[in-house]
Amino acid sequence: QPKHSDHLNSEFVDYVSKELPRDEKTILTSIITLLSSTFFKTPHNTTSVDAYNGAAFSIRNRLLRRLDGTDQFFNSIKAKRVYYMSLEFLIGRTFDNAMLALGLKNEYSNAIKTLGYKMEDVIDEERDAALGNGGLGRLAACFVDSLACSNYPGWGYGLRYKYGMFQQQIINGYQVEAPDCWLDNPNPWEFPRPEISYKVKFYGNVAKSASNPHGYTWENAVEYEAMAFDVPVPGYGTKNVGNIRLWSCKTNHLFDLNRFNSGDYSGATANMVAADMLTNVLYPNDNHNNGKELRLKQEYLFVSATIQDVIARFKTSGKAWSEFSHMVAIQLNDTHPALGIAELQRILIDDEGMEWDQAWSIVTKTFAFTNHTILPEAMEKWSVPMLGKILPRHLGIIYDINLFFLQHVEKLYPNDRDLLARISIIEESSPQQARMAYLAIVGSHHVNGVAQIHSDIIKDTIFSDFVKVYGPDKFVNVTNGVAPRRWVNQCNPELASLITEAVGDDSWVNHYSKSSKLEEFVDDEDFRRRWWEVKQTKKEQLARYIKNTCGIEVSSNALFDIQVKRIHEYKRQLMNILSVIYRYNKLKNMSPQMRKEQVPRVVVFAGKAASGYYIAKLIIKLINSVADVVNNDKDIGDSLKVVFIPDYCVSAAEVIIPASDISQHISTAGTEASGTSNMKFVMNGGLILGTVDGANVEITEEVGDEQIFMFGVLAHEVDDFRYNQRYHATPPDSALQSVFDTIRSGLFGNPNEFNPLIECSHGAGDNYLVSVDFPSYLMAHDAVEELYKDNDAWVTKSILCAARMGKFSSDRSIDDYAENIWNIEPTAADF
Ligand code: C3B
Repeated sequence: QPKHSDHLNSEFVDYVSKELPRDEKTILTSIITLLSSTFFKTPHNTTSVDAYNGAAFSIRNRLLRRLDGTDQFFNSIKAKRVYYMSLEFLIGRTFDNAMLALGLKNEYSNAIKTLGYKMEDVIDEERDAALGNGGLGRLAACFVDSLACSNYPGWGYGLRYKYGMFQQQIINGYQVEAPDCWLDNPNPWEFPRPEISYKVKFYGNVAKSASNPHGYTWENAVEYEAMAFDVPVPGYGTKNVGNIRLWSCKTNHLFDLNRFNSGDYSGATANMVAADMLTNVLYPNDNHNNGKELRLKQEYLFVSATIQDVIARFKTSGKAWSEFSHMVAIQLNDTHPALGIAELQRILIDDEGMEWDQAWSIVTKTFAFTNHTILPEAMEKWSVPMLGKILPRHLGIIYDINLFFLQHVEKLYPNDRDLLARISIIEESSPQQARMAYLAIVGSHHVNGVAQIHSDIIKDTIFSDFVKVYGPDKFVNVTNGVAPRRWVNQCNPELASLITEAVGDDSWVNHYSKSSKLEEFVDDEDFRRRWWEVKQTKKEQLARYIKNTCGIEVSSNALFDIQVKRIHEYKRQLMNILSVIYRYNKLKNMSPQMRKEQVPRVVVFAGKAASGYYIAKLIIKLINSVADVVNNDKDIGDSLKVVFIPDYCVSAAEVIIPASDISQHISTAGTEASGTSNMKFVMNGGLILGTVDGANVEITEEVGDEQIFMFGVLAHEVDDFRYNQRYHATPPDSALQSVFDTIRSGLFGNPNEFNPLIECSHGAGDNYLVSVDFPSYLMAHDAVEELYKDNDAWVTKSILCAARMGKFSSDRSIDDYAENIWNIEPTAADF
């Protein structure tokens, strides 16, 4: 470790502490310098990918200077840090976001133009960083954006997967997965830090330490090494730059020369391959846990490197251990990093020589835990034998945590054996399982849900025993939010300039509640016309995107009805496509004249299914089969089009979301913890068709229930239907029955293939109450159509809703966490 900058050349110090000039000439020169040196390009062989690389690396250099300045600044004021630990960061693209954040988009666009390229094309050269599945990963990305923009001393920690979320192709209507080789191209948005790496152990056995009276030693372990890559997070309109530190497993030193020399070539690399596997690929499961050994190892590699790094960073403050929780807050994004609790406890006892109680008090003052789902199949549990094999010391620590916890419960509720069995971190199944959510609760000072209804539900259901033990105050709500930078300003510049006009300046981008000013323009004819024109423009852009990706022509005069999210039974894309079949039948039975009088509709789907999720993949096939029939039916023409856009990802969402007239968020009540795209759609002037679930409930509270199309049973009614035999015996209503008949007729291909989908939409197989909600769903669709015919009324609702979304900025979520959970303060970096 170099001591300090005193021995460094003063020119060096000067150079890094000065901001680079912001003029076009400087920018152009920096791009050309990079192209000709780093990328070895000449004017003859430069392409638009190169233009992207040159510009992106040039921007990165600006970010890195600020990243270091920010970190030094927070060191100098000894700020308490927050670390957001997440196995997923669904970042998407960074280039456009970075230019906007630094206020240099015009300058870069002109430089790119001088080089002979168009900015839109250059932006499209960037590959998404898709290190996440869906909502949970995208939330983490919005949160680090907000931390940076609101000047908080906060970083994200995650894994640098070599392969991110798979690329989805649609072949003959079926999903086919292809690997996401996102690191094939140079990645401007990461900076390798070989000097920051940590050893991480697996397997082996534990023995009582000879020198440490409280501790154990971990012997005969296999040792891997995790190395840091820093991903700078640009703050909009502030010098503050945040960071996501991603770990990658180092492998080169594991090459076995002895085996190589004896001719065992594959044996020589066996250890390298095994190590490489650890950070090779993101598990493509959203809301689903399958208990795989490799996943456990990924989680532990992540957790161990992160906790070691957090401790190393803390130690540079020179403060005593008693100050740790005053200097560090750690947020666990779901249970995926929950082993961090056992890891910190282990390090404090085994390496730092602390007693159990002192260590445990530090641990529980440091961690907080966010729960994102109540779906039973998503709950992480690890088989105890597997834990014991891979992490023997941690299993011991978890047993002890559990023992002390159960003793505490026993004192509070003597002789309640059922309670002890229910609440134990170790489930007495065969084999035994460690329940990670319970470990996370016991090891944290706060537990939060992600929308009010969800936070209430977890207290009443899956965590109710813990509320009895800890009292209600440990359990809080922090409603999710989304970053207005990406989800309005960047993806919809046309709308952004209208908001800027209404507000008077662009301060709404970091203070989103100011968008309420829009409400004052709701009766302004000229403003209303331009509002509508923006929507039309975004619909035309999406229509072009659909033409390019699917080859389908859609009319931008139609109502754009969009459902984009992971494909899951609980999200009920199935109910949507069944209603499309119903609509198609209805149109078929009309006279051509009557058909013309209907509101034409484009129904858009997009989303990935986990590769092992059979029913979800079958739903994709049904959607595509229906689309084939409907889109090629001459009688139907533009009255109805059905589109499945392949490979839904962040950059696709940025095109799709601004173009909705209506978007669907129709999960079975009580199953969608929050949802976040619902917020994005409304901010972009789209209306919502939804169930009384997740953040839909709070969106309704904010915009007013007359603005939104809600339907379906309520969360507290769901179990009645789910488990009611009498209900299972009731046949589906005639509308749904007619849809089943159409499928069974073979119109969409082999009807047997789709039988499983019919089976899970009625009777005992209808776990997500498709048949229960279907009639009210159809009525809600009718109401949407009625309103769409009244353009004035529609535009009014669109403006009012967008104006009332201030609460759903992730800046507000982060302020809530900072105040109620982390106890940290923002400070604008001064360097
Ligand atoms: C998701 C939930 O399904 C969404 O309702 C929620 O909005 C987001 O998290 C963010 O809170 N979620 C997910 O994407 N993956 C999981 N494993 C669990 C929840």
